[in-house]
Amino acid sequence: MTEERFETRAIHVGQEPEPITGAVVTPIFATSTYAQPAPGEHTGYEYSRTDNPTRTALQTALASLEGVNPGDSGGCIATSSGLAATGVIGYMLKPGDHVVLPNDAYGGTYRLFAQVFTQHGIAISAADMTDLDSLRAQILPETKLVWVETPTNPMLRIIDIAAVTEIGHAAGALVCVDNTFASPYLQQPLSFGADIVLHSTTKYLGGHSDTVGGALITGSDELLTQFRFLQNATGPVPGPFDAFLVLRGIKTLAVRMDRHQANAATIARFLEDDARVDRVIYPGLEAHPNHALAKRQMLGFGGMLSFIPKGGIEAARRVTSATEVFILAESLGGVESLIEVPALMTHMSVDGTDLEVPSDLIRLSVGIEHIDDLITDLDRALG
Ligand code: P1T
Repeated sequence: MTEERFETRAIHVGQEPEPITGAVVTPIFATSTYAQPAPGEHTGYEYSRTDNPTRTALQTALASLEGVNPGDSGGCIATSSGLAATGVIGYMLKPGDHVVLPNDAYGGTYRLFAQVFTQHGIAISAADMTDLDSLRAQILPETKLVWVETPTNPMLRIIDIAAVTEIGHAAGALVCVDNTFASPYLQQPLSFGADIVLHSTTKYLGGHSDTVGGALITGSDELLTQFRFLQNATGPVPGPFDAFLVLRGIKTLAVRMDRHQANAATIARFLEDDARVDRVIYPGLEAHPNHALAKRQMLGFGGMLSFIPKGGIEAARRVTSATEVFILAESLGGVESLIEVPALMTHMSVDGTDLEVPSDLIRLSVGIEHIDDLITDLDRALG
């Protein structure tokens, strides 16, 4: 099955029919513990913080989507949220270590590094990673980790994973790529040399805004062993029902992403031609400064789009309160379209930092509804 294409692996890898009953769908193993025939003798499962069969199925499937198939070195841990996955990486760092972050990233990621990890002796700095010299300038002898997010949240900058990895590795640092916005359907960072891929599975992988989860994937057995040890030692595991929901979500990832990005591209062109809009940011537009890189690095441009309406923050407040199909809410990657003002919602914690976002920026997570209804809704809300 590992030779098959992405869409087939998403439905089958790690998800073979259950051996006892033949159930075609991976069961939700709602159990905390497992009977042992003799002390210390078990079938591979002893306690559900350590391992659970529904979680194992999800981990096997997610690893495969990032190019790590059964039998390959490395693998995946599924975690209780995207930030829990970031937390596991944090546990790998030691006092005195330094981390370089992009100067645009999910606000919660920055908050975890800047307000929690720094309390434990970790130093951080931010670089505009679309400019490799800006990244080089931030590298120190103590740099142990280069954190990449691409496309970035919410400015949708595209970072060259291969180039950043080369710089990080030359400095002896690990490179972790948050692949949440692209999803593995559109971008596979390990294939560009990155050491670790992080996902908030809350988003496109789950796909239905009904669960919170995360994952780390690596091609290295050594890193996987560390992840598994740290997860078991510290406890951020998803329950089996959440693992089931993500597993169900990824079966339809490819078809959903095709529609997400077709709708986003149409909306981008609509907004680009609209006099009520100042600026549209979508990697699929030729005018996007990193368009050529996005074309090279990604299989498509994704379903996220940001724009600045004319009229400043007041216009941003008015438009986001006026849509009816687009729901005003945080998060992204679900089948339903969402709209938000990052400066007032998802990115409040970056206010006054190197990661500050324009106060009048509107972010859209374009869903899979009928495109005509989405355009009508935005047209009406722009007033
Ligand atoms: O919410 P959680 O599952 O913990 O994932 C955190 C996270 C990590 N990485 C990226 C790129 C993200 O966008 C997120 C979460 N983001 C939102 C909730 C949001 O609305 O942007």
